[in-house]
Amino acid sequence: MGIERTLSIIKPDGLQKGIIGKIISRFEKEGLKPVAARMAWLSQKEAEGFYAVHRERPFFKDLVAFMTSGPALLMVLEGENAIAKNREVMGATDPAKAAAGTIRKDFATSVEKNTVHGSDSPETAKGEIAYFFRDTEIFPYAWAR
Ligand code: IDP
Ligand code: MG
Repeated sequence: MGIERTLSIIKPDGLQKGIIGKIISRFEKEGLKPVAARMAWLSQKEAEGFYAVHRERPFFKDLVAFMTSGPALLMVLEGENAIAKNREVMGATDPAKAAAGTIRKDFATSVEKNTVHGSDSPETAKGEIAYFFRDTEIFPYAWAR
């Protein structure tokens, strides 16, 4: 526990719906501060590499097509227990199974077009943050304290 960082992505459906402000507001309310952010339209290679752990799954091809269908907002969130906290605020992968008040319950379209990504462990968070951000692009809130 303690202060952690996690990778968050607002997926193309979130941008298409025009709800990035609403989503970031939920993160901030829960103590998850964006310390890095960049919009990116992922290439097929970038999306395949990012989701490589799922490459044998039946939904992999569709997932890559969806993630490359438009721009996404890549962010690093920092806060107390950020990895689990973000997963809690996101809700379950399938919006039909997500708890009330979660981002996926309120905004997601389907188990695939589920609006947000969040790292699922300290190891994946480290790898996923490094996949998209250099250290010099991350601005922790130390300057504000
Ligand atoms: P997570 O995003 O909640 O960690 P994962 O199991 O890691 O869920 O799956 C990665 C992404 O792949 C999901 O967020 C979703 O976009 C997509 N996905 C997962 N399971 C399915 C499925 O059964 N059908 C279609 N897409 C899926
Ligand atoms: Mg996952």
